[in-house]
Amino acid sequence: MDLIIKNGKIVTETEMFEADIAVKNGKIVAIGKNIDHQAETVIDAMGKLVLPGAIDVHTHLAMPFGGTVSADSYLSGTRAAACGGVTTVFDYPIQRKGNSILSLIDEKKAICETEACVDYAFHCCITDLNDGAILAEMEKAVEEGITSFKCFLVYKKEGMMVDDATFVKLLIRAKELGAMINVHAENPDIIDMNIETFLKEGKTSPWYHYLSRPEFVEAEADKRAVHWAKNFDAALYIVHMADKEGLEAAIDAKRNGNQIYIETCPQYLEFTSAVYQREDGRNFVCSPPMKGQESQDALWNAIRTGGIDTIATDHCPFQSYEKDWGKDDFTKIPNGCAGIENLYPYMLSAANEGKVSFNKVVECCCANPAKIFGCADKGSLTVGKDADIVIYDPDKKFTISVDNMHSDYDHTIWEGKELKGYPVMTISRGKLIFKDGEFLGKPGWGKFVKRVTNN
Ligand code: DUC
Ligand code: ZN
Ligand code: ZN
Repeated sequence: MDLIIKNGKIVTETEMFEADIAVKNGKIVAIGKNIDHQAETVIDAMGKLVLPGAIDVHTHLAMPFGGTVSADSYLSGTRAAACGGVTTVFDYPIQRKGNSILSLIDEKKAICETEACVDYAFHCCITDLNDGAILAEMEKAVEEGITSFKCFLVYKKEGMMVDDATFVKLLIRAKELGAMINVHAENPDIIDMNIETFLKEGKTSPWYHYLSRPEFVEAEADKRAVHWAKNFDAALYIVHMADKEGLEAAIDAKRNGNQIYIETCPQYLEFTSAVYQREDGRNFVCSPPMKGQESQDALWNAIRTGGIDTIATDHCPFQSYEKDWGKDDFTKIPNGCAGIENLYPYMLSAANEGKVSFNKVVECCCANPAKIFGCADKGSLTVGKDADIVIYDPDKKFTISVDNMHSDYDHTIWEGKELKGYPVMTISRGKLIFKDGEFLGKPGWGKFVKRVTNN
């Protein structure tokens, strides 16, 4: 054996039990009591939890956005991922209008080949069908293992939005290919109308970022997206769900047998719209914005009751000086916040405090992402799967600070957040890449995850 992890408590999406895990050639080869093979490395996990590595299915690394580029490269973002127990990252490359998505995927793969510190996959964002050429390219993309595509129902002025007809064409095409469409749902016209009014009235603080896109603005687009998916009988994955009304509509559709998946993010579980009243409110500006307490309570409840399928980050950090561009005008604040290194520790701490079960965290952060997005080798501690493993010390106290993160940003919305328990080791395909606060991996270690369709 290459590695044996002994005496730990294994957590799956359904169970928790004491057992050892044996690893060979990057794969889990045995799970059982008192495995007594010889191994090159033996880790004693007494008193620790042994969990699958998390899959962050929503990041924006090195993404041109808001007049700049998001602050984490594929290297620093995946390094931070490793240090937060994330062993697979799904990034969202965005098609430039008129360009091919296949060349975009090639470009991103080439970067990741040398930079990625953990395994990676892509959902490709489509902004333009190029007279149908992209619908044809989607087939090739699926063959290459890109089995999900995203579109934005917002960002009209930014040139990223698709209209409803394009959205429906994508739903239909994805269905033909056994693929899936992911959607960012907010209503662009009402947002732009609100922004115009607020700016005319001199209402320029970050609070008006929230008021320009409050609960009902997201809810309308969530419902519209669900409506089209339902009526064209297509699968739909709603990213970063943040509002109660949209959440309930999506859960209803799911319960009625439609193939709807729902993602939320830790920032919506921890913060409410009250953050936009803070002096540093601009640092929390992301879209959709944090909502009110009622929405937050509904999100937690839906996690506990199975309405929410996945928890991911929407990691898209910007530096303080970039956030400062919007000190006197919220429309100039680049949208996005950090989260890749906080996802798993935050959710596991919530479990440790009794807010949800550890099994539920594994389900939403590991097992469901792997199942929904066709990663056959990932997402659970099972014989035959990749040995992507996190060892978690439930007694370790940790306070998040920009100084103990492993990204390239200079501030974090999570500053000062106290966690109960923290990952102490991350293992990627059998290799130790993080231990006791220190990154031990190397750029280029990460491999492309070629996905398969579920249909
Ligand atoms: N929202 C953000 O806040 N940042 C990146 C893209 C997005 O949709
Ligand atoms: Zn989005
Ligand atoms: Zn996003």
